[in-house]
Amino acid sequence: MSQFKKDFSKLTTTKDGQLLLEKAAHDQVETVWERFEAQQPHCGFCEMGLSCRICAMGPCRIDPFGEGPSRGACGADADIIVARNLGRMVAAGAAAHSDHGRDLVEVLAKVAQGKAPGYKIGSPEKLRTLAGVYGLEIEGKSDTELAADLAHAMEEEYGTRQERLTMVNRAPDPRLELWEKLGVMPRGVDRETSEMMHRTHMGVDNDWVRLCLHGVRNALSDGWGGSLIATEVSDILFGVPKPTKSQVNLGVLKEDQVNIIVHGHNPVVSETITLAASDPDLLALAEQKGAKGINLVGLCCTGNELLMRHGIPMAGNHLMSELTLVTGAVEMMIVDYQCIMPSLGSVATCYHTKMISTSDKAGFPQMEHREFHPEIALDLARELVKEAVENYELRNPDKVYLPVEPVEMYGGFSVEAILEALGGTPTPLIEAIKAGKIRGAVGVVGCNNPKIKHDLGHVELTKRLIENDILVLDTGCAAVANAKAGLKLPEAAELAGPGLKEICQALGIPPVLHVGSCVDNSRILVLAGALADALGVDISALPLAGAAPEWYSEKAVSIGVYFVASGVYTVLGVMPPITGSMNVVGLLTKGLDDVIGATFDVEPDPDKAALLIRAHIEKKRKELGLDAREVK
Ligand code: BF8
Ligand code: SF4
Repeated sequence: MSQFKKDFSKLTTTKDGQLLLEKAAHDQVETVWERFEAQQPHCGFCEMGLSCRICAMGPCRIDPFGEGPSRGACGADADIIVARNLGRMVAAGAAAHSDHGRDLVEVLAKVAQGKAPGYKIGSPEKLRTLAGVYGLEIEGKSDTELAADLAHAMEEEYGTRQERLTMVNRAPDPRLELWEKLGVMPRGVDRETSEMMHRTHMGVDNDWVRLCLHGVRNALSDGWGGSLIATEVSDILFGVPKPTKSQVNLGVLKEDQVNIIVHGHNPVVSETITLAASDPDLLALAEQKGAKGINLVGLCCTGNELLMRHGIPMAGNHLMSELTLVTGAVEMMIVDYQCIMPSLGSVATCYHTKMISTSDKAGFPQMEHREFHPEIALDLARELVKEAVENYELRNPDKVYLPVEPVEMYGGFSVEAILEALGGTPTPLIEAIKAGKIRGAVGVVGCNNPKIKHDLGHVELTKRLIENDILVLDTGCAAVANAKAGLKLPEAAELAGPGLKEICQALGIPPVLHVGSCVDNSRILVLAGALADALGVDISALPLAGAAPEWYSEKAVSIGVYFVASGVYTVLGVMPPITGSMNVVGLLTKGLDDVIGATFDVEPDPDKAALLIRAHIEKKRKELGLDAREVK
């Protein structure tokens, strides 16, 4: 393997990223950036969405310049091929979030049956709130009885029996009426994904507009269905997040402690690891082995789940995952599923790190598979933590490199916590928006992608927004990027415009609120719905926007589509593979406005993206009869 030599400051804005990339080159560890470069140039047909390998008459591709074929072997043209490919991205993203939600519902059901000893009902209040949403009989029922009924009702949401999801009723009435009128009301969570796979089979739906509209329905089954269920059941089992202090970046790893990283998305595994990591016997064992403690840290969205609820520190976001291992200071990495690079096992072979996979649906090369089930989770968690502690002796101090200090941050801003900070109702936020102190709010969400300098898109866009008195709510890898940049401290209010600064200082909150993991984008939908209801308007009338400056994943496509379908204008920093059909591009960037009251834009430059978002917010303010600033 050749040494990957680069000016690493061109790849990542982060100090820990740059320094660890140098170490990776020295240790001859291949990273995502090196492999990304080896893939250049990307296939132009694939980039434009013009290649199709749906059936065995293909693969087929369409010549965008009109000189080669204009149809695949079956007769599909560019519009059909692009719309089908996009539809399948939505389906994969919706399936990932929703299946994660189903796994949590299964744990809830097992808790009710007394078959999940490591778990309990962490928030009886939220259990009762959700039972109310489902119209369940609450009076006289114990928590476990209610958990059984709720798990059953939620399992039904995945089926095909219903005309509409129950959870969707939390959206404002005008939105529900619009979805009904357009025929995009989501029915069973699984049904919409399954129907998308059916429609995109050769010879089924060859109307690109209808395919795109089914993409809307499929994405809504995620945002107001599977993802919302994942968020709410996580809160029921593990507690509703409250503002919590924590730390972020590779500096959270400790030279003199046993470091365990949990990585992935579903908190089912990592919550029991959290319990085991504070087991007195295991702490005593760590001391015997010469360590000062057991240091549990998170990565990506599993990390966000633990950070939101327990203040567990966060090692980094998506592009940092390999580099966490390059520190040479990790005794064990435990993964569940999603966004876990298949390269991690091979990176770990350069160090002493033990790699453990835990989900029956997610296996990885060079990892040891130790399957978690709720019945045995706590025992297995203890075994794994013990093995990690024992592995501390094998750490080679010469290979350890922890060159940065962690950054302080606050997380834990669930909708409940935001409303509590406001005194219990959305009214103060609405008043601040009406008075123009806060111009509007933006959800900055999504991944890292080596196509964009690491963290630059998130941090620069967020800074431009808060400078202009726009409150930022963030999730996923975007939230980690902003935390590393120091934007999640009350002191960061100094970077905000005068109005937002005043509000943040009065409430003692940062101008950038960490709302959670990627399934927690559903919290942003719920908050947007609450604001719309309080004002008596639809979500599309509010001065809100979404942004995914560095997205890479199919889940992000589903998120973008359900944001727009819920009435939230959304700017992407990376172009999706749709430019092979100007019809599809036109529908997503313009046409949807008439249909659904929101559109997409694509703008990789964060300064320009901020201008687009500010112009949108000021336009919405004007339409609401509020003061509007000119955006230049
Ligand atoms: O669900 S933001 S890279 S870790 S997909 Fe993945 Fe993207 Fe990160 Fe979380 Ni979300
Ligand atoms: Fe080619 Fe049509 Fe088959 Fe796609 S579905 S691979 S365009 S023949």
